[in-house]
Amino acid sequence: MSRELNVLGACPLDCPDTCSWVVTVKDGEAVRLRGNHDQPYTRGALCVKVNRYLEHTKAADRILHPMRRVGPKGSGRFERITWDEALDEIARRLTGIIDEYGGEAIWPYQGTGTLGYIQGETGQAGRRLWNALGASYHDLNICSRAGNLGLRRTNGTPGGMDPESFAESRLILLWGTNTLTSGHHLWKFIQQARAAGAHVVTIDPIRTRTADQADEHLAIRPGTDAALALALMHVVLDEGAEDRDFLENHTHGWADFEREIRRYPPSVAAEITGIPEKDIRALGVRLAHTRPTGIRATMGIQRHRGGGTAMRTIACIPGVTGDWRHVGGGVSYSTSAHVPIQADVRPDLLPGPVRTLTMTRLAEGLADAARPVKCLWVYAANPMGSTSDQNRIREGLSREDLFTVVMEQFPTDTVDYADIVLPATMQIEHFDLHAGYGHMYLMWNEPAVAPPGECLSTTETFRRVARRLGLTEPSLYDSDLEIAGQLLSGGHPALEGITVERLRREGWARMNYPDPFLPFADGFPTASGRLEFPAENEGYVPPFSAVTGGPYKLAMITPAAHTFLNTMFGNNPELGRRAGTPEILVSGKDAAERGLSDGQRVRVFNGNGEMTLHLRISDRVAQGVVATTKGNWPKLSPGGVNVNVLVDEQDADMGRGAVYHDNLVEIAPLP
Ligand SMILES: Nc1nc2c(c(=O)[nH]1)N[C@H]1C(S)=C(S)[C@@H](COP(=O)(O)OP(=O)(O)OC[C@H]3O[C@@H](n4cnc5c(=O)[nH]c(N)nc54)[C@H](O)[C@@H]3O)O[C@H]1N2
Ligand SMILES: Nc1nc2c(c(=O)[nH]1)N[C@H]1C(S)=C(S)[C@@H](COP(=O)(O)OP(=O)(O)OC[C@H]3O[C@@H](n4cnc5c(=O)[nH]c(N)nc54)[C@H](O)[C@@H]3O)O[C@H]1N2
Ligand code: SF4
Ligand SMILES: [Mo]
Repeated sequence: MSRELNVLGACPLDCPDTCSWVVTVKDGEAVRLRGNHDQPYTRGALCVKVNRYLEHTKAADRILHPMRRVGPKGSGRFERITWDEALDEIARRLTGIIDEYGGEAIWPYQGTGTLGYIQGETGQAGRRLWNALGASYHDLNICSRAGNLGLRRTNGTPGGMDPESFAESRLILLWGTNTLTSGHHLWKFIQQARAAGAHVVTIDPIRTRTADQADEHLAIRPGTDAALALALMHVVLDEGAEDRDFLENHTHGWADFEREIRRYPPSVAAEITGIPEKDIRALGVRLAHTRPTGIRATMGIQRHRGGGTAMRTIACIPGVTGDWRHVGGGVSYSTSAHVPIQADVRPDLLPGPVRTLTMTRLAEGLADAARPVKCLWVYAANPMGSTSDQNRIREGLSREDLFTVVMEQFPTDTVDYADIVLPATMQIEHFDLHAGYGHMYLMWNEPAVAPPGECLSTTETFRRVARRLGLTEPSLYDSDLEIAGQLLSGGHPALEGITVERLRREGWARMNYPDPFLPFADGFPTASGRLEFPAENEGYVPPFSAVTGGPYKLAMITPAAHTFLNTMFGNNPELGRRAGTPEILVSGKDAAERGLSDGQRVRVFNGNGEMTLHLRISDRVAQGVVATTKGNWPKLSPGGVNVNVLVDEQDADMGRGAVYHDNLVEIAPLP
């Protein structure tokens, strides 16, 4: 009888939960995937997407062999070649480009397809090779940068509450976060809090599925959250409920910030946010008198012109209420700053200083004629589906003089523009080390099965490229387990006792932080050692949708789709079926003003481009706001584009963050 084997792994996707999973292997084949019951955050459940991960690894459209382009760029016509042929061509082209233009002409465009420390972006997989070649730096700012920087300004770190401590909160604000879609494991802790009497409020321009489950929903006008935060603090002051002792002993800049708060009474914030004054006041009173208040504010909030400031100002609330004193109080954005793992990418290998190219500015970078990009090397990314200003990206990727290599699992729209395609392993086929950005655990991923076809992991691909280029630097050839050992060897007390051996045996480990965890019990990691308030006039930056004139009147937001993970699973037939026809939600008034009816196919457009969507008249959005989702594959959508054809390549106020939820559009009937 053949034996069944259970292999512990972790979900690699860009999701806060980083689930622990168990793969059952029989006769060398993965036959079952389930959530690990023993892991305290996952507790046995995965999600609607990853329940299909095994099926996805065996999908008919999986890329299994290296390929070379034979048709025009964008046609997706390839011939199968051997790894030897692929590596020869890569070595020849890279050497030519470096000789003529220097290493800086290479753009290693790494995305968030996997968050692994060994294979993925958190460990900057491949960067040692890029340093040895003098390639440009890639600034992976697409997802959370503006919010990270905003929080850093206030708290000195984006790290905050342990999400498990929401179980202790008595007022929970789910602010610009769609918990039940974008990281549903937190819900268990919210339920626990509710059972103990907690009140749950969602603050979101859309009445999401999370809002449906909450006690209260405030339909905020997109990009105006900082004004609401200031008004809530105004009410706290009106109630005399500020924590004087905390303000005096743990914060910096209060006198100035108090003046800023006074500029935003609920009546003013009501004008800006579209939320009735009485609702703002009622929530402010609740906030004033409920300890602990836990605020879960994630990435949705900061995909706006003033996104960094929004997080900075929201983070001031527990400074005024003193909530950081309490387990279950404070703000939770991402826990990644609590993970003291620093990959050694060997900057000393760089031949000299190199420029930085910005992920959110791909179209601009590819159009730069003065310092041209000659090789775009895409891995774990799908810029044709996920990055702003799709039409201009398509133009850039069509450049005949651009040598494009794409390491992929599936034939994405980006793959269609590749000169060389390299087949990539999926998570059950390679080693990796992970941390969650929504919990306090490290996770190990042991390969469960051999890679199908000729798929190679990211690390193995780069080892082979280095060898073909004749590079002799030994660290370019470190094995995955050696890399894992290096990652864990930083000597930080939070990692003490967490070794590769232990992780391989146990699958996961909680980092050594006190449990329960008070992140700022020993002060704030700012210059002053205190929580630092913004100065007067620096508490709120209005969105593009409020400051841009012109013919487009509807503020469009484009958050996470329930059945896709960014563009991943966009090609899965069942998840595609469940997602249904891409829709745009429009209020009844806006539809009527434009003579549009429910279910109709419409043209959605602005200065960047246009697309076709089904119109859904819905009271889930307020007048002036329209909503669709990210994640559809352009080539599987009407007109061959997705919503990023409408998203402008503009910067948020901090870190050049993307502004996916801050674009104006118009809608018209299809001719
Ligand atoms: N199912 C699924 N899960 C995912 C993803 C996915 O694609 N699908 N993506 C993953 C990734 S990469 C990330 S970064 C996270 C992102 O997950 P979230 O942090 O939840 O971010 P978004 O989905 O962009 O937006 C969350 C909510 O913010 C709302 N929102 C938009 N603008 C504003 C605003 O101005 N103010 C307020 N208050 N709310 C606003 C949106 O309507 C949405 O309901 O989720 C991860 N999880
Ligand atoms: N309109 C709109 N657009 C958005 C957003 C939004 O809110 N609205 N959100 C943005 C956010 S938060 C993010 S994080 C970005 C994500 O943008 P990207 O980083 O481009 O992520 P994906 O589109 O999911 O593409 C990841 C690709 O990596 C591949 N992949 C997965 N694992 C591996 C691996 O191990 N090796 C290799 N070689 N490939 C792998 C997958 O098959 C997939 O095609 O999208 C952004 N785009
Ligand atoms: S996408 Fe998120 S919820 Fe789903 S399995 Fe992965 S980590 Fe868990
Ligand atoms: Mo993201």
